[in-house]
Amino acid sequence: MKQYVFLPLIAVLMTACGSKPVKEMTISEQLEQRLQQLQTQGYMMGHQDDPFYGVNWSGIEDPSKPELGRSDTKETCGDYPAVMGFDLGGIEMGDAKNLDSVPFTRIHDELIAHHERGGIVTLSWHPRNPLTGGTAWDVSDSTVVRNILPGGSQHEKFRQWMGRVANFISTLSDSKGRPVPIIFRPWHENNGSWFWWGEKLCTAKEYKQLWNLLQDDFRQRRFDNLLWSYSPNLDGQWTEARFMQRYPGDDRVTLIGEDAYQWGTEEDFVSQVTADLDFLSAFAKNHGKLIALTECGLKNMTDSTWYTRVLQPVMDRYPISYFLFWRNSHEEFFGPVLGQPWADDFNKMVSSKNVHTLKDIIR
Ligand code: BMA
Repeated sequence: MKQYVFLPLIAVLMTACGSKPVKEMTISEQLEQRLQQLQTQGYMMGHQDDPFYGVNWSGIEDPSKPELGRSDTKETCGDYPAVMGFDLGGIEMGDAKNLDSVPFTRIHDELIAHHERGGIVTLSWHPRNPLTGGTAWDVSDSTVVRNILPGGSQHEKFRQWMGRVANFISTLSDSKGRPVPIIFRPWHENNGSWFWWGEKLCTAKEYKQLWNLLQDDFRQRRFDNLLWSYSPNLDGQWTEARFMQRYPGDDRVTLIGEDAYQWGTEEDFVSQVTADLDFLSAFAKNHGKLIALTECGLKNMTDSTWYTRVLQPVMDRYPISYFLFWRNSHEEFFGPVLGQPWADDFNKMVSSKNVHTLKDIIR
């Protein structure tokens, strides 16, 4: 009863004093604010699939040995990454495990656990090809996006897929029942043409319609914990006009990232990522957005000083929020591994004042 009298009274008083009652921030707005604050002190280190497996261990092969608490990052530097990335590929099919054999129950638990220890979490999604039944990398048909859009032959199926993703996201709440804030990063690397939503596989208009279809569906479901991240791939030649072609829009994106791997020479990588971060940091400043290296790395760490010699000097020059090394599996690895030649270099990098692991962001 007290509440009913009290709250309108405050509202009346505030209005009388000329100020409106402050609207409570959504969970994603709170995450945005936290990222903005953290960014003023440096940038965060992230790792994909960090708690599930490493180069020399697996916590997902034998369900009786989940290897809880393990992390190549923690074993190398004594701390968890500040950011952990997880992938939803396969959830759209109703699968129990994702495309890298990680049970969704583990993704659920580890994502919440990382949030509860104060970390930041990000979700990507490599959905299968709804038209051909192939993987996300099946680019044999260039009408997939068109067929997903309203009126297309795969539209109803895709609605069901979105529903399955949404159902999973709706289970991601902390112990107090509050939805976990998540950097959500769909339809990535879209300036390349290796995913069915890539540049040569759909028009710019179709790409934006695809983005909106998913985002509008999730907005209708009233998720307020998703911070939307747009992350094309390393490009080296962005212009405002070309970038804008597929950019979903300021009202639809909070963080602009890019996936930046060194596949060729060090010189090419540094010049491309520098050009891109010049562009992205200026764009982000003008549009009020955060920036990040949403995926990055040197496959199989063929250079043991790459972190501090190649990557870190570039990142130090830009106001990035975080960088995320892709996964450490026995097939491919990008992050630190205890005892391996690049472990010392990793420790040197994360001991820099401006490079943050988990303990640095929860102090
Ligand atoms: C790719 C590779 C694949 C993996 C996929 C999703 O970059 O690592 O092996 O299945 O990401 O994690």
